[in-house]
Amino acid sequence: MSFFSKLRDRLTRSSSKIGSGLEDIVSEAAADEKPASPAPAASQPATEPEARPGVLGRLLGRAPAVAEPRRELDDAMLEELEEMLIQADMGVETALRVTANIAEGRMGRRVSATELKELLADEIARIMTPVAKPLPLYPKRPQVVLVVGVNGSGKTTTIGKLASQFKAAGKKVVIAAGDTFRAAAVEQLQVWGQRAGVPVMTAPEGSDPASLAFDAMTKAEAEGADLLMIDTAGRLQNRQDLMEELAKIVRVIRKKDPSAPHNTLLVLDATTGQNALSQVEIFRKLADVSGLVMTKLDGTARGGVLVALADRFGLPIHAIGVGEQIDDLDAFDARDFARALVGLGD
Ligand SMILES: Nc1nc2c(ncn2[C@@H]2O[C@H](COP(=O)(O)OP(=O)(O)O)[C@@H](O)[C@H]2O)c(=O)[nH]1
Ligand SMILES: [Mg+2]
Repeated sequence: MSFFSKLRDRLTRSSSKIGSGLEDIVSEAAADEKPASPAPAASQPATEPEARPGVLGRLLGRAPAVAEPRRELDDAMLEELEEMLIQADMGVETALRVTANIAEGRMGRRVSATELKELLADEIARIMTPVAKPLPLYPKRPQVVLVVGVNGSGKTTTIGKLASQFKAAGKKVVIAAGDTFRAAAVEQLQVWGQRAGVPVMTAPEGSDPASLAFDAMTKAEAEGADLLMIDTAGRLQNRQDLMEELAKIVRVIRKKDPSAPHNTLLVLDATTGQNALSQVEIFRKLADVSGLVMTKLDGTARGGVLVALADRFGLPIHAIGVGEQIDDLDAFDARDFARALVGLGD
């Protein structure tokens, strides 16, 4: 199955929310616009012929094609559209601007839900195209990728998936299990590492992640690895500790390579909706975030938040996750995402 089909199938909650939202907006009002009911049947000749399908249609036994309902684009409709996009987690500012762009030059025109979906997908793709950038690969060896984000956002899983994919693409990868606070995180990475054939550097629970990062850097250099991916803890409840921990990791790896880390990925969980926006603000203060990965777009009605993120921060979106398996993570494609989000096909 292509990643697009998977994305479309699994984004069903978001897309059905936006897609059916648009259909409702158009069809409810279209129903209201129908002419008032005709005079009572009693006053009409009983022999009044019914509208008949065309001769060819009757021969083929086909029902006459039902045209898609249309509704005149007016202020009331735009307000409903805005409201629906805000409900879909797109954020107020983004929803207002997208709606204004759709309205421009189209006021008073009668539009169908399919036309609206196409217009909306185009607007979303326009916002997201500039940020759709795969993780940049540099000739620098090892390229150090620091992975940050709150607990449960999907850091460890994302590292496992990325490491497997890079390894499959012929890259030499080393993983540092830098979330030394959770033994489970270390085991989880070891499983991914074994599956992919990627070495995982670990340290005892509770030990200093910075010294682990230093050792991992040494190993990655010695082995001529292309990539070193460093997992971290995400204990936001103690922000000062986390900031110091991340700063220390950066400090020690810079002793080996002053240009490291080359990427700092912030992993965000789509199911947190608008909260993802404040996570970006917080983590930009804690670390030099260079790009985003959004996980758990499967089965959430909050996929619209990715549009708000792109619009607000303009940070590159490297990849999106739609499940727990290796191939459930792929580079972010703006057009595919936009079409899947509004419930349109490829
Ligand atoms: N459905 C789904 N689950 C995911 C995805 N990414 C991660 N998870 C799950 O989310 C949970 C937390 O992930 P984990 O990588 O441990 O998060 P961490 O605390 O940031 O390291 C795990 O159960 C993962 O299997 C995704 O794209 N879709
Ligand atoms: Mg983890």
